[in-house]
Amino acid sequence: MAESTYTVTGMTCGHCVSSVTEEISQIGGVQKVDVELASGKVTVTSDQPVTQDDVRAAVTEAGYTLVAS
Ligand code: 9UX
Repeated sequence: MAESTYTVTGMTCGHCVSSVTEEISQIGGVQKVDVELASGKVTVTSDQPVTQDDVRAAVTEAGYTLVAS
């Protein structure tokens, strides 16, 4: 299992959190997504490599922005 963390901006409510969680969950190998609304911190746990580009694409699809970390 690999764990990586990212920062996402633009989320302001629980529905935003759900949208981001659902999109990232669709990336192959992702087992767990934890999104912290207040800080925008997103932790992705996966059993195969997930690239930042994969996560950025999912976050963009959901309508939010992945901040370079
Ligand atoms: Mo409601 Mo969260 O529009 O964007 S889903 S604030």
